[in-house]
Amino acid sequence: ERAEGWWRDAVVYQIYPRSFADSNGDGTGDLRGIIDHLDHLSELGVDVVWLSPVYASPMDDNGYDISDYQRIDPLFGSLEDMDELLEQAHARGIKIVMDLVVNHTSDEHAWFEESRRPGSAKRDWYWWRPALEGHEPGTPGAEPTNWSSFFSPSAWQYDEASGEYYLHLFTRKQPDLNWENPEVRQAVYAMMRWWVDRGVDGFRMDVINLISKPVELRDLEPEAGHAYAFPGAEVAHGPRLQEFLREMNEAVGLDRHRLLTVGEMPGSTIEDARAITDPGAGMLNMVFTFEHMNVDVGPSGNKFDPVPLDLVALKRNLESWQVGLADVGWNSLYWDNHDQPRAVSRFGDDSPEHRVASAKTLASVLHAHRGTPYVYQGDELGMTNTQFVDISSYADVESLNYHAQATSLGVAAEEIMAGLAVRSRDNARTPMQWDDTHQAGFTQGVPWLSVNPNYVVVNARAERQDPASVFHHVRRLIELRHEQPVLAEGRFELLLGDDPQLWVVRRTLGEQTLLLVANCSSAPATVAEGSLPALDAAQLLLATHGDRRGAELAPWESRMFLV
Ligand code: TEU
Repeated sequence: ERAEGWWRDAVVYQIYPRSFADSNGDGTGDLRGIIDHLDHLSELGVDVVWLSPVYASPMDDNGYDISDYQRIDPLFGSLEDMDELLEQAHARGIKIVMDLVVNHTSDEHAWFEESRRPGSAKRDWYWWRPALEGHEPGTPGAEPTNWSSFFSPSAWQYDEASGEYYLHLFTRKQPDLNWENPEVRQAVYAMMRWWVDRGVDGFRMDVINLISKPVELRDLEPEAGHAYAFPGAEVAHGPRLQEFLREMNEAVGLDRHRLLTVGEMPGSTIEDARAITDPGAGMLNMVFTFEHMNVDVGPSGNKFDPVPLDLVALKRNLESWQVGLADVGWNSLYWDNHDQPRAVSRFGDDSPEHRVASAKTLASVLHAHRGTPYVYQGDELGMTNTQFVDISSYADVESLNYHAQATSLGVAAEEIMAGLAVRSRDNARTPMQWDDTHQAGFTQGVPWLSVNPNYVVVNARAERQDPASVFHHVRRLIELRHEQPVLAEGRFELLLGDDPQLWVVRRTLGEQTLLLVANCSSAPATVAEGSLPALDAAQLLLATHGDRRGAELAPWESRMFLV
């Protein structure tokens, strides 16, 4: 194993368990369903699986609200199933990374239930504050600060029994833990060690850059016309974040055990990421940035009100992270996950004409960057956004809260539904499409979220049998990463950076040069004469339209060469 970290030439596959495979017909995916489909992952060739949360949970936010970190929710199975998954995955050479949600717990966690009792030993484990002076507790405007949450107008929930408020940056069923209290930190580390002892290979850390809040919580300036202000910048990358991460690494032995660690960090900058992923700093291997997820969000900041994608801005943004982490730190590479629209629908073209080529080309572009690529379940098939037309089809708490809030503010129904259609998190959460039988082979029962009707065409069985499928293209990209050190380690350069259609990447390692020429548009594109190195003698590694070397590229055509 290489000293710099085994995860540098690895590919991670994200499983959203409730939507992956249902083994018992209750309509929700489960651990047994994952075990039954491990061959799909072996064939694809991934090195690591990141499991979204499977812990005991009231499921207010699909398991990102955890009531017991050391139990598996019965919806998903049992600890025995988890042990078997670890064993069977390991037998295939696949590592398992757990989701770690410790910025907050569920309000049904025993810690919070105890904390809720005024004067209890755990009162200080969460952020309790009295009402604003001079205000009637529990009335609008009496909240301790004017902060809004990610998913609701106020980040404070009034608790009748104790007459105080608690802080929740997400739903009111997700109270924030107080990391200032050393007992909280030790309890989290002990829980992590328990999972490491059970055999897990790493952690994806949910909103981990929010754990250190300023001790003094203060009012912020709301935007014009708004009563509440979003405290993103106030709580992200707080004063003690790096201290806590180093302490966690040491206490759990994250580096000692050579675990994979990736921190989800909305709002983090290149400088933050550089500091945190510096291998000498004893914190994390890599972080998930959100900057490229915001390129198509307009100035309003409302993700449900997107603007058209500016390809040059997207290219330049990824380039800046490549350059920023070239000598220190490491990138994670992703187009989507369980919180984002489907990549092919957002950055590609999901029309029947261009879906396959654009899904392949987007995959090639991602994998041609330097860092660890993440493949979200279904992306290897080119799965697309949902086609929901009625609010009753949606399940996600963010979508439902947004719908209720926007409706009460008088936003037109069509406008709200149009926003949800392109941005709802449910777009990525429809069941995995295994074959063209009943419910796409996902369940024998009624799925918790409707299957996308395009499963008759877009499904794993059909694609595994078709050498020209998205599946085999992604499989080959993963194979190439393992075969060609230049893909994992090569120096990155963006060529023709200002071209509005072409995405051209050059990677170099010693004598080896890899060149990707990709047309990221639904129109033909031309490479200007002399603008790229000669490719006559180059070896074609992977292409969407066969071995073509001329200046003309078809819509979404891409070619990857070894020069
Ligand atoms: O997400 C945190 C986050 O900042 C966003 O991804 C957010 O959910 C979304 O973009 C809002 O538009 C993590 C989890 O990935 C997400 O599923 C959870 O809901 C959230 O934390 C709370 O645990």
